[in-house]
Amino acid sequence: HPEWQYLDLMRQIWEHGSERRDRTGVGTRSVFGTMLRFDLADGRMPLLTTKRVYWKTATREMLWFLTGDTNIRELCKQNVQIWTDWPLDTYRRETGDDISREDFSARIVEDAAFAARWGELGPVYGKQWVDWPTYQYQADGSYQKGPGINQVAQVVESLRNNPGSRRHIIEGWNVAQLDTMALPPCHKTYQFHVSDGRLNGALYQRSCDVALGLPFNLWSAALLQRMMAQQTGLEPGEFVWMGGDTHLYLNHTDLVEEQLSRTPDGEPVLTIARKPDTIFDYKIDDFVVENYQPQGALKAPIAV
Ligand code: DHF
Ligand code: TMP
Repeated sequence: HPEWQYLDLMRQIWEHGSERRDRTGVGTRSVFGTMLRFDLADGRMPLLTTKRVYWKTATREMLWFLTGDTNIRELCKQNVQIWTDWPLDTYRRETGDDISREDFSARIVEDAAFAARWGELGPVYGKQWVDWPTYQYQADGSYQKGPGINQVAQVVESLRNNPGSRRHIIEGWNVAQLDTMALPPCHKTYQFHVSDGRLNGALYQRSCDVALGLPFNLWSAALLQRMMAQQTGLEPGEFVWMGGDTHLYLNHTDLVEEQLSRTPDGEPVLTIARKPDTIFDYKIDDFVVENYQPQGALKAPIAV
């Protein structure tokens, strides 16, 4: 079963990773330079069965990236709270207001001005993917803002017009803007590749929270690959995930021990119910997952 790759990685890190202090102060066990491979033929997806993965939440996040939005308001409106903790942390620190996450999210939804002030993550994924900023330099050395670059649309075009290219890349790591992002991109580089009528995809993730982030990241990257394949008339091929600092947080002991005691079972299948006009027109109800009977959800605290 392909999921053993995930469990083996988890066990390897837990048993042999080097312990290090990290930015969050929680501490991790970590290994550097890792790879997982999944065949996406016949609708198969890297959706973990050894715990419930909220694939609709991850899908809503992906659709939000594709709109270019970087404010959590549209996520909160859909009760997607996976990005709420970071603006909440900033808000609490800067105002001293010890508001609950629930109340903060509700306020973001109700109050547009509050959302504009406190819900912004900075120029993260969505912005870089569909509106990477450019600058036009003038003869006197000053510059004006140029038109943004839509990397996602460009890759769809290059896959259609120049499938043999080795440059089908979507990059999130905008060096000039890292310091204005709530978090510098973790899933930073996507590459696509056409061979024998199949669309392969790779994701390079510089930093990976194996227990909480990776299950979402695997699903989302494979989902993007499926949308790309549908839009370009290619069959889904292989998905290759590569990790830089691949870690488990030390406060995830209970989750890790429980998950490592479980055995993968079943092969979930994703169907895309219709073919939207462009890669930017997918809706949540276009995605249908069948044969997904995961074992119980596993909760763990997220390091902010
Ligand atoms: N920071 C850290 N330390 N780890 C992350 O994985 C992470 N991921 C981010 C932002 N910052 C991060 C964005 N993605 C969850 C999953 C993905 C995600 C953020 C959070 C998460 O909390 N998952 C839980 C609950 C899911 C839910 O309630 O919908 C899970 O059990 O999967
Ligand atoms: P860092 O910026 O110090 O590397 O912290 C980011 C943390 O968030 C790290 O534990 C990796 C994790 N992460 C994921 O695993 N996947 C994601 O998609 C995101 C946004 C973060």
